[in-house]
Amino acid sequence: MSDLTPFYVTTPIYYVNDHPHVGHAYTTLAADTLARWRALLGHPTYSLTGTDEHGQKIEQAARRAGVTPQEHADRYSAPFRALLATLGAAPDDFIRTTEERHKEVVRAMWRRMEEAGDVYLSHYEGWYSVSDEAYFTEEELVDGKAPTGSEVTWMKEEGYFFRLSRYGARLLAHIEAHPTFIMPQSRANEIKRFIEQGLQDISISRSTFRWGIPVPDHDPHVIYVWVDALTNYISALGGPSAERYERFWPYAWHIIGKDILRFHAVYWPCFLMSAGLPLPERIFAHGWWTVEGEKMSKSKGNAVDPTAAVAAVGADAFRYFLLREVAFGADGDFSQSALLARVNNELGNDYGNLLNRALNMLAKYRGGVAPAPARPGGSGWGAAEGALHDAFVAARADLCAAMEELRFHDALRAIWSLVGAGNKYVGDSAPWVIARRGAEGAADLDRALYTLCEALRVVGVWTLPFLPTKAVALLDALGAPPEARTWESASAWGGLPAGAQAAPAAVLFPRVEGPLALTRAPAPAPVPAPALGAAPAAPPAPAPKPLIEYEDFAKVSLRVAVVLAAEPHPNAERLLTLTLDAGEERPRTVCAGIAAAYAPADLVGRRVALVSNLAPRKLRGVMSEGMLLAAGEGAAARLVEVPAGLPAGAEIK
Ligand code: ME8
Repeated sequence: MSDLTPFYVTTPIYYVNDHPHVGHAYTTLAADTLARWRALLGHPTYSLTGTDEHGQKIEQAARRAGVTPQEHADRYSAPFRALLATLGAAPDDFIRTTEERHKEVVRAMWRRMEEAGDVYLSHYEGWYSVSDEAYFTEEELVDGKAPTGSEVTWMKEEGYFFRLSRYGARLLAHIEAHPTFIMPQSRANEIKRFIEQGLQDISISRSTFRWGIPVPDHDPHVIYVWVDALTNYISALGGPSAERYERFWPYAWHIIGKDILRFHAVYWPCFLMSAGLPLPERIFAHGWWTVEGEKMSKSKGNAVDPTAAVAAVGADAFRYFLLREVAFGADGDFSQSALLARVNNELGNDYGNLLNRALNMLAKYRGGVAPAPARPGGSGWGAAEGALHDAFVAARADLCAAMEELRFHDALRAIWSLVGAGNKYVGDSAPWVIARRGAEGAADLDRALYTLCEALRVVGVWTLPFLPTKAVALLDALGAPPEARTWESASAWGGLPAGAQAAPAAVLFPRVEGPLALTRAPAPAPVPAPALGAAPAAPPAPAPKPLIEYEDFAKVSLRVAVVLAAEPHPNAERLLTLTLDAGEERPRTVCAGIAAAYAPADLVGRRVALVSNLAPRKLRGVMSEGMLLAAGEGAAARLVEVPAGLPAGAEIK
């Protein structure tokens, strides 16, 4: 096990009232990059994202759509989860606040705060904004609206309060003692000023709506959505005293947008102090994206759809642009021209060219086989090699310093300084000139080719967190073995082993021409539930199922099977009875609900995926010994088919 400190990185959990857009993708990709970076360094790493599903605005949105709040949450959470694969982000967990594992920890958190004497019943009056889920004082209103521009109504309710006022001095002292607790520094200053003005107790329950976690023993109050939501950061670890919590808390870095800084940098630490739990290590508030100079808004329909952006330029290029274009912490503008310029110049030309030139020359002069390592000070090591190596040493230091402070754009700039030095080295060393010297220049040519390939390898390793797919493609093309892909190996010069065999590489970043279609088509309103007797609406997106452990999955035995015979089921119109060769002594009989989709004769000879260890079950009088994998319903059902070449009985895993 690594002796480096554990590392835990989180994104906000996103509200299930919107489709994911570039802003959400930004935070998710930044957190994913950080997790990959720390994992590359060797830290035990855990990363989390998810959806925030309770509260009045979700309840209202569900009512408008004519569905239950849970159905609404299921529909809107699924796209956030699906987006992860599209983006190439791979968090360890995706938490939903409607999951029982979360609710349990929220209740425990409430009890801890109550036991600390920090929760009391009182009355509250004020201007309430449903959209912000917050009260505002008369003085805070701007032209009769919340400071965010949302509508407010005068509300009076009995509710539970949290003694935030008790924790101001302690929190201030913590911030002073931990200069990187809130970053960037300007945000820490903003929070300090806010605390210095004096913290007021806050209302932490609501009784005017139902969609939330009931206050323990005090139903009909529900727990304020921010107490609920913030607790996700520990509920996903199993809550205090769980093994994962013990391992990863408090090594947490919360990556958030600046809009929710106060909740994270004031409320959350105070809740934790009250509950007797340690504070996270860092809260980093990044800036705000506009699109072509304008604020993103539903009415304008100008939000950049991350799925469209990935379709246009690829996931790695999209990530690169977001992290390179603006300093993390500053606001930024998403413009097509800037996106195309970065993708075509920095990725296509600079990064792609380094790969192509190195591998083309290696192929031409050495059959794609890496020569023996050329190391600093070795025979023939000259000024050109020295300059490239100096660039490597400087870039490495800059990269590490930048990543420690979440200066992603500087980290990329540092890596690209080595890319630039590598490209320059091609001209300085001019392998094609050395090659003309024939056998006499062989050692010099070896050195030049090795040096170039080594720079390429280091660039490949360093970009693993930023271009997770393309960096692997680069290292594959170079033929770098696993031990030459580690952070350690890329920290010293000479890690590419002699004899590594390069393979011709596809163009990593093909040129992209505009204009690109990056916004989503105007969203159809979520499908309302059909009135009784009405025609059924389109089926809702399936509710995501909770994560399972590998051990659960491993219990399922999936096998290739070949359909030997198929006939209508004697007693059920919907079913076909299939005889399958699953590589066993005798054929199996399986009943499948695909009669509306397939004629029996069409199935004979097909190779299908069989769940082979499902307990046999009698279906309308026929014993069915397993189940076939399929998608879709009724006439639209389609069997999952297995490519030819895999024998009956082969395990699918
Ligand atoms: O606030 N630019 O959820 P949310 C950059 N559920 N980032 C942006 C952005 C933009 N234009 N728009 C959104 C919530 N974001 C709560 C959080 S956490 C315990 C609860 C990103 O769906 C940014 O990370 O409104 C911001 O903080 C987050 O989305 C807000 O997501």
